[in-house]
Amino acid sequence: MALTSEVVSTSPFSGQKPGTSGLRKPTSTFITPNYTENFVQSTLAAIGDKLAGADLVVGGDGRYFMRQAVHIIIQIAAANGVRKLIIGQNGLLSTPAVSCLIRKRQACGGIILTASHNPGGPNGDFGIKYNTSNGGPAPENITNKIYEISEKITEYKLCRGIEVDLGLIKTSEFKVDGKPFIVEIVDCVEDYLGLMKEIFDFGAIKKLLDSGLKVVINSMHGVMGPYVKRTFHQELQVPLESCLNCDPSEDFGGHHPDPNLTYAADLVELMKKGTYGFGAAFDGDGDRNMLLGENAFFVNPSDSVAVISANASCIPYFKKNPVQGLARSMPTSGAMDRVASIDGMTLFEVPTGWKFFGNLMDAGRLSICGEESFGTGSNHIREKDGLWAVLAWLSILASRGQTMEQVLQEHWKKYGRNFFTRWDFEGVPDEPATKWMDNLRDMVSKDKVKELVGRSFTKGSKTFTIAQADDYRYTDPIEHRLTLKQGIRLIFDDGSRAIFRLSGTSSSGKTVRMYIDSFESDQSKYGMDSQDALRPLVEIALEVSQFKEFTGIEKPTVIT
Ligand code: VG1
Ligand code: CO
Repeated sequence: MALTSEVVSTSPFSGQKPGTSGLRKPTSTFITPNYTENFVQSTLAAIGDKLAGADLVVGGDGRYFMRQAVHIIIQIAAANGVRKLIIGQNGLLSTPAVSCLIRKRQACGGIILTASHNPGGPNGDFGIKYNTSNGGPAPENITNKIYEISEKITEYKLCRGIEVDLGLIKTSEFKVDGKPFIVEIVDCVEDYLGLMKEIFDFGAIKKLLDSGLKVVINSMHGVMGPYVKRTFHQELQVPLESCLNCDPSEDFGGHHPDPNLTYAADLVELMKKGTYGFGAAFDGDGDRNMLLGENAFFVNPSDSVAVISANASCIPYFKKNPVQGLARSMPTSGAMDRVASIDGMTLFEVPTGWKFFGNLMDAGRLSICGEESFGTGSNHIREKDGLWAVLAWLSILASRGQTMEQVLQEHWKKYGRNFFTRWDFEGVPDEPATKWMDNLRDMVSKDKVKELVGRSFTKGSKTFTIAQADDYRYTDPIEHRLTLKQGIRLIFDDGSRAIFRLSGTSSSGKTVRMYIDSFESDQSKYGMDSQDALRPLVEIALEVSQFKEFTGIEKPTVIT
């Protein structure tokens, strides 16, 4: 079919600035005429010369407006000289599957339609994220370029009249402005599942399940439904009734597709009944995971990635690709640092957001990494990968012949335990949140920091003294790019840390995050509840930061 593209005049929308992970805004903003078109055109323009004749992967988490956005991308990509779009059936692709496909097909990049763990629907959020040819989220120099272009955009190119049925696995060819344009609709699970089978020993995992370990997997109505059904039901013969919420829905069944103790509380309740020995939940786009052992034993994500690092030999992939180094985001607990130091591996600390891990992986210096926010992954792709984490843990359980709690107990015995908690205050009004953050920045500024360092706080029998306070900055070890203002850190004399950040993924109002990390080497305390263990530090952190004084808010929305 021969088609001709056209040029449409537009004017810029302010604030099309990607945050921690892509551009996230209320759905109502994205459906504003030209809003999505502008951002897609700006993204393609930022790719520059490499775009002509390039292949791009496109897919999303199934939320409201995703199908329309896919059609917009098809029309704009066709008019901008893209050679081929590889799109998941019905527009669906998990974030890790996009990363996998970009790498496997040697595509120029990919566009992911998701606001991840943010609620969806007409009153929820939508999001668009660009990933580069390594399969990872675009680094800041590229997202800044997209933003700059979006601020000045006056027109976008569009090719109307391209009809593609997203439901049919099929390749269609068009002629746009005399050049071929191909749309390939692919099965959303196949390539990704193939990669998982190369990484893990499915036979060993199946044996573990056959031996009586009952698992329950909750897809939270997000994109993971088809992946879970194929992997766990079809491949590993887990009964269908143990694969929960596997039908992707446009508003995630009205819930937050966020796998944590608050928004996946029903899984916690189910696990408490004792029928299942292993439970997992994913977020909307399938890159996050929450893991629970028998009787709802909670595996803290910071511990999870430390355990996987310490037990990498249980995973066939790491026998072929020996572990090169470990990394965590700055607010993630130091549990991984212990593994790195005791087992003799390099550890990198990077700012929040997966985009900071990619460079290190591409340079062959990083194999396993994670974030406290339920993100775990490795260099098999360039995104965090929820299903990978579940299979990694099942491999460890199969190989060690232990329950999750036993694995953690032994881990703490060998490496010590880092207690960790994150308190989220969601929906804080802009002004007090900004003033509070500005004040913290001021407190750690060159002139004022002297007043903070040396301050002591006595809580019960313990005294904590602030040894260091700063606003975290990061220099990428590969490209030497500097990233500033990544979170206020209070580091105490015993190595404990209190960290304060404003979220870069919330679409309206501010989300304030407070993180507390404290190392404990006294074995008699390993069994403590982390909230009890960290209460003194939480109190100190709230007091020093004057959170309540600035915002009037006393209680967090989510505690992890
Ligand atoms: C949050 C998490 C961060 C994660 C990011 C994207 O960012 O804290 O660790 O990488 O979400 O995750 P922020 O800026 O809100 O703290 V996902 O699964 O939403 O793409
Ligand atoms: Co996500």
